[in-house]
Amino acid sequence: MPDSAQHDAQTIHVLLEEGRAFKPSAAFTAQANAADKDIYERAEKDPEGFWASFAEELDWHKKWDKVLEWESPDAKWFVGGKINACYNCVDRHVQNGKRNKAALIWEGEPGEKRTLTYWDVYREVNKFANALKGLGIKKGDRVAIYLPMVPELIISVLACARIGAVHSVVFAGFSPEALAERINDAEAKLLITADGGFRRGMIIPLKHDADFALINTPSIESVVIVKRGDFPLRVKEGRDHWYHRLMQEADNYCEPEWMDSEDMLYILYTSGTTGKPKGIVHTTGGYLVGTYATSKLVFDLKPEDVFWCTADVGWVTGHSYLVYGPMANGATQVIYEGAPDWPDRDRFWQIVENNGVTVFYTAPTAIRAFMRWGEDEPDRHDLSTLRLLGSVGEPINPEAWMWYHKHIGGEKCPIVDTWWQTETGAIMITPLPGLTTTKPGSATRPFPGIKAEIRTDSGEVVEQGGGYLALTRPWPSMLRGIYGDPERFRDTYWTKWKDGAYFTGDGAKRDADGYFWVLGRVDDVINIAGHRLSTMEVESAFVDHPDVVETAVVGVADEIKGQAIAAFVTLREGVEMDDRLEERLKEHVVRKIGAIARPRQILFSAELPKTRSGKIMRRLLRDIASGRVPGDTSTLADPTVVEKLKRRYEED
Ligand code: 7RM
Repeated sequence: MPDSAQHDAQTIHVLLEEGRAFKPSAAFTAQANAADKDIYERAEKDPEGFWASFAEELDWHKKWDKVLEWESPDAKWFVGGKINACYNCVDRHVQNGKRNKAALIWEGEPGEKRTLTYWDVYREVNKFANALKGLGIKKGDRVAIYLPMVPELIISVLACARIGAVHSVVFAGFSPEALAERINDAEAKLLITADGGFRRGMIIPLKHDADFALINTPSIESVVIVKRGDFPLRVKEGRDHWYHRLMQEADNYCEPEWMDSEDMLYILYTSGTTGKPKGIVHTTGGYLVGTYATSKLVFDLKPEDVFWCTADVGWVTGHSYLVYGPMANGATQVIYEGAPDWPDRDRFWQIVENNGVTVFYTAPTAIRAFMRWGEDEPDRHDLSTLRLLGSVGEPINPEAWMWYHKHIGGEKCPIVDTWWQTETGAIMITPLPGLTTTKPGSATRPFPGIKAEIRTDSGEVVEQGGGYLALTRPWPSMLRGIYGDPERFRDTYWTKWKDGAYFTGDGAKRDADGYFWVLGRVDDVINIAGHRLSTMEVESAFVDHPDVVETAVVGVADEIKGQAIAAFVTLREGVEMDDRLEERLKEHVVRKIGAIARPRQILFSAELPKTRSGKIMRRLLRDIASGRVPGDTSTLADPTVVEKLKRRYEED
């Protein structure tokens, strides 16, 4: 087979055309942190020097001897350097004129507001670090954190970093079993939780739930309970301690532990292809450099900005762009505890208006929900302070991008569609808002210093077209391992190609301008009569129809074509579902993509099964559409959705 034919056979056929492009305004570029196009070339010529220039902007206890030691898959960044992440996020701002600057502006779901200056965070973090020490926590010990989105969550994370304890944050929406599994895998010695947290006006009884987990977690010696409300719970004498009581007795200052650049900072669990979650390991110096640099250039953070990243600290986005990146930059941030539709569907826009948010970072799944709720909600609010918008977590379909641009950004804010993973630690593919012409649906280009490629199975580089997304040069915030499982680390990420490049697990295409279009996980690829179609492209075509708000497309077995398309579709509120609409939607997809993309079946559903971080679980939809018993549903935000869908599907 000639080379080109092989390429064709192996790469994803991208059929959806997206022609719109948005150039940054001259005014934005003039004030941008990254305003000089040479930055790409400079970084390309000397990536290590480029990263080191950001490391220079952090405070090191001892400077590194060497920027990088690399032998796939093992990386060491800023070798020999000594640094403390908490010191860089807090102390240095207190010393450098930001003592009274707001660090965290927190809104609880019921409506209370707390503002903590950098000084306040400094005081709290020092005391809590001492409290942890008092409970026997030492450098290298693992601490599990199971908290709602309250300031104490960020304080806990930073207090661990201060004393060199490894934090393992478990999203408060996870079940007691999931918590126990994560505690046991990391052999955590201490758990920080709360009496409860608010979600859509209800109370999630976290300590009560944690008590179930704690039945089977032999490594846990102590529990710290943050008092969020006045929720009933049982305190186990000797093991359980109230946060506020510990703080009353704690000393004011705790010397930061000077960590080796490669000492572990945290573990964060993420789901893989098997049932067992992977404990992704990040270390200190390189991670801080990566999150610091990307926060500065991608979010263009300035002292006067009010940054709002809507992610929970339970996800990597919260770790990198709520805690470490923005705080290393000395930013002022909004944190919101609750749901976007509580008490009403304009809560987010109320928060933007009240706090004068300037930079807003959220996920496509949220944007699609806002679309569904209609533009009246944002239109009722003054969003004129916004100057930059971001997206993360999934491919953003062009229609959602355009809606975000128009109704949230007032057609004046650049949008940074940021591609990255728990494993990459920091943003990898993204526009730089003052430099990059954006195209709706494309994450555009690798961040300076990052090298990404599209590759075939056999490792050939695809200059234009589709294939697997690979990262082919080490970067400072890269994962250093899977906790306790070096073999899985190697097999999952580093052995797909002979040269030891990093396999992302995502499919992507590159267009004629060299822009990257991330299409989603490679197992989200459908193969119809030899044509590989990305589920995302079919989904984009659906969502382009005015009656459709959200959709998930999966491949089902087809005798003739190998696979056919089954679509799960959520309609805009008030739209009637009937056979005629079904036919019109099929026609619409055919018009957008071509006849090979004609869906075989459409199931209308008000809800889709999603993980708690908002990613649609296509694996479960594939099970339903193929008549199999749906697999593990324990990571779903609402496991009942699957049963409902299954029943509906069988009736259909
Ligand atoms: C940050 C985060 C990682 C996976 C990744 C992709 C998908 C994330 C984008 C995206 C297209 C984006 N970490 N993904 N961002 N796909 N465009 N801008 O989400 O570990 O939870 O997920 O998310 O599939 O591999 S994560």
